[in-house]
Amino acid sequence: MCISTNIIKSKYEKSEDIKKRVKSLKKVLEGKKITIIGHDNIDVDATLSAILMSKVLTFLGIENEFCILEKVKEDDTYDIIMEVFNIDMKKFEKVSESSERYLLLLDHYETIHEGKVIACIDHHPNQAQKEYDFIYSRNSSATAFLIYKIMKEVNFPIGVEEAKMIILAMAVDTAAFRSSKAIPEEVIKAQNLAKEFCLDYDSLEKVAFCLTPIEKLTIEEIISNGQKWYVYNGIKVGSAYVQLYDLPEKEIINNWLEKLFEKRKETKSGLLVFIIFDMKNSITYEYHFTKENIEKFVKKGILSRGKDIMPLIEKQFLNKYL
Ligand SMILES: [Mn+2]
Repeated sequence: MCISTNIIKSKYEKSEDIKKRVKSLKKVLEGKKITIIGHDNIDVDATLSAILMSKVLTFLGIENEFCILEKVKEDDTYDIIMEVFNIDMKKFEKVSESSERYLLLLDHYETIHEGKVIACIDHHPNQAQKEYDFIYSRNSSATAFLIYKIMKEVNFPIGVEEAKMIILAMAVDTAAFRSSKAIPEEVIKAQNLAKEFCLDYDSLEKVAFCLTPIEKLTIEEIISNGQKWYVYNGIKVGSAYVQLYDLPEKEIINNWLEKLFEKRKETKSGLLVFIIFDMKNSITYEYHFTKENIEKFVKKGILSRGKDIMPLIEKQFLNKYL
């Protein structure tokens, strides 16, 4: 295990590179007041990366602020940051523009906001030729992991809170380390970090699943969770889904299915799709309600509604009536 880890590591990044990188980062930022921003419609990785980066810059004696330049929504990201860290993201909200500020972009590489971009740290490498003074961009599980590398290099005293932020950002950005974005050697680092700080890795992983809180929802809310409507070939189609850690009892599911059967009629749709993602076992269950029947499909892996499931159904609708 150790040997293979080292091989992968050397392929991605030599420790000398990170040393050079940190030197150049300091050179670019020193003496300026830095405004750290994540991308618009900010997510968990961008938020936690910004909080971590702000700590690093403060540690290095560089004046900085983390700003969210849009109105903060009370969405999944907001709930996770509040629940796990008791941090209210609204305190970073600053909806204003200024061409006078120096921007450090995190988790994205270009911005529509005013200011001079002087640095960028991102894990979505691309072909866009950017002329920023400092760029640290490579394939990685999360931007927070790149910040972690910087923290190690500058000898930042990482504590429980920071460790938790790094792990959670990585977990959320990689569907709890299950997506192809999760780089194996980084996952091992995350696990080791959890061990080092006695963190409950499983519960952090669970948070990253963004589970549907069915115990708090009414049956109507459950069967309409994430509801979307489409028109395929002139026919009304609806879809909803729940993301669960394991399947509930058969009886509970049957109650949902009965309600969904009624709902298809009430909403006058040609097809109603209900998806259960079983995150624990990595299985996707699809139920299709039509006038004629209810069909169940069991598929291996966690499929994407927008990329896998609905496009296939749309295709079938087009073929059917050609
Ligand atoms: Mn990210």
